[in-house]
Amino acid sequence: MDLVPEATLTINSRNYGSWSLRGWLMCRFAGLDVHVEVVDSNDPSARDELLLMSPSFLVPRLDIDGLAIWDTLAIGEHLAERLPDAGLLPIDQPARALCRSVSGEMHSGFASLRSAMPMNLKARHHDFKVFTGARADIDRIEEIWARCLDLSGGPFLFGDRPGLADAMYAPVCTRLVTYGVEITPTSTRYVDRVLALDDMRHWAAEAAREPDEIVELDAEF
Ligand SMILES: N[C@@H](CCC(=O)N[C@@H](CS)C(=O)NCC(=O)O)C(=O)O
Repeated sequence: MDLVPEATLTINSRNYGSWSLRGWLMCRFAGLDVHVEVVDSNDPSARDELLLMSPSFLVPRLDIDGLAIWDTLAIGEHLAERLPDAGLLPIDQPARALCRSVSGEMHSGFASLRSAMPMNLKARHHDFKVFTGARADIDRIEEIWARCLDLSGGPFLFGDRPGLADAMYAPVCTRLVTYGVEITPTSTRYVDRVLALDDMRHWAAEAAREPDEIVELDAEF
């Protein structure tokens, strides 16, 4: 008998959709059996449907228990409330505050990295020149990872299982590999750990099956 999904997550692309990846990982880390619906936001009828449910017209969007929730951090916060035992947020209050801070920093920051190095799981760029602005973002991210791993003892940012902050930074892990960026041994170990997660492997395998529709990506996705 098929498992009945408890919720639906609307995403755009597995290969290019960094926010979609974050939202999906949050569902997986929360232990939510989510059904995934992929919409092409350039398709006018899909666009109309999205606008009805998600006034900001952004994906990912989680439909759960009659609620429509969009914006990745709102999805993560809702899942943490609904499934508190899954450990999306750390239990300890100072760690929880740090987790929210670094997740918020990813949500609203690192514009240079995001625009210069869009997520593209299938691509590998050799000899990619990381410009100064993006390098500064990467340095700050490495600082965040080192601090969180040091305080929590790892292997994930807030301890022994992946949570909200790991989901937020997962697309950075894939970008560092896509663009062959030099990083510290601590960051390399963390990136390898994230990319080795069954959920990440599963997502990447599905992304590899997506048609190459976008040749040159000039906007943050
Ligand atoms: N801050 C938002 C960002 C979401 C976002 O930018 N989504 C993009 C795709 S990844 C989107 O839906 N853009 C509209 C479009 O595809 O036309 C979040 O956290 O969910």
